Amino acid sequence: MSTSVRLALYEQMLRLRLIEEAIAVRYAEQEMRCPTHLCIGQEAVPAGVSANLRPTDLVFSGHRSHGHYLAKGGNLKAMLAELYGRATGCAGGKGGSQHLIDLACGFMGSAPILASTISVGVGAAWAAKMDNEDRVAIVYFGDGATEEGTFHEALNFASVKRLPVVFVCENNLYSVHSSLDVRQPKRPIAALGSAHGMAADRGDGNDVEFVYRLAGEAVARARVGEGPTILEFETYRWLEHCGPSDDVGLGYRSKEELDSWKRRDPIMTYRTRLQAKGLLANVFESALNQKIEQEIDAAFSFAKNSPFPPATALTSHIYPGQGFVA
Ligand SMILES: Cc1ncc(C[n+]2csc(CCOP(=O)(O)OP(=O)(O)O)c2C)c(N)n1
Ligand SMILES: [Mg+2]
Repeated sequence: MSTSVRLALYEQMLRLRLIEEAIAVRYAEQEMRCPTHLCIGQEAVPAGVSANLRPTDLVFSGHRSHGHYLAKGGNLKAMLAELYGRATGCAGGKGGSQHLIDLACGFMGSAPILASTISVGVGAAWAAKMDNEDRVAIVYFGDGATEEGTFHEALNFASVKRLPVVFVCENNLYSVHSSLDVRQPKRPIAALGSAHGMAADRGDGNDVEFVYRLAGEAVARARVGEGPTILEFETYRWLEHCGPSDDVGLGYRSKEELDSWKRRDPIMTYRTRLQAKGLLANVFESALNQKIEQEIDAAFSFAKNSPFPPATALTSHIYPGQGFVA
């Protein structure tokens, strides 16, 4: 793997972390009023997957989608403006954190209804195949979404049509406060993909080079017409299910468990590896941090200084119905 790819993986993870930490800090100001699911701790998956994608590839996601949007090239200013409910937001300020979209870079949308975008992503892959377009669709979802029926319908269809789609499961061991152990029998989630007849692989979702390699193989198969793949990456969310706080006090997971995953921090472990290879000079790191901080400050200023949508926007982009003017 080239040094430039390694440094790009590191930069992307660090950028996602610093952006999400800034959101967590500012969330307390009560100006971002939408439910917000942070992906701190899980950055290696979007960074490793997206580094294999082209602008023409299409990405779909769910409620925890900041990393997926940003790593695909989604506009940070438009994302933060969306969190602040502003007209300049990527969904016009009407969707919030769980409804991100940036068609210019191929981020086709996130939606909080669990598993709802899995079948839409399969549809996009089917369209690409029918139109002979050289595109791959990526669908991200959590372990909880695999308990929805549409997940299986979508996998079956993708498999029978040999569609160019990669299903990326971020298995963070919990669906809200329910542990995977009490929800599913002991077997890899990736095995559900095998049962539907597709290539399947799984492993450490906190090792960005591993994620990059597995996703690269899956995307390459999809590009040459070898059909879909499911990838299951084990990872862990550090903060509460929804919101900026620590939640070990709730009792559904232990501090020991959280601490053991923090020791496997995808960013710090990778930083140590890059340092051992002599690839992370101090000047490079400080310049990188400065560049990211500047990007974040500019995006927050943009968001906070943007106007709210006008009242007339309330009735646009919806199906006309009783009481609404189209
Ligand atoms: C169809 C549906 N049922 C329930 C919910 C409520 N809900 C929101 S997030 C969530 C947990 C999702 O867990 P997982 O898919 O593992 O993603 P994670 O939050 O762990 O990233 C649930 C049950 C929902 N949004 N949609
Ligand atoms: Mg989960």
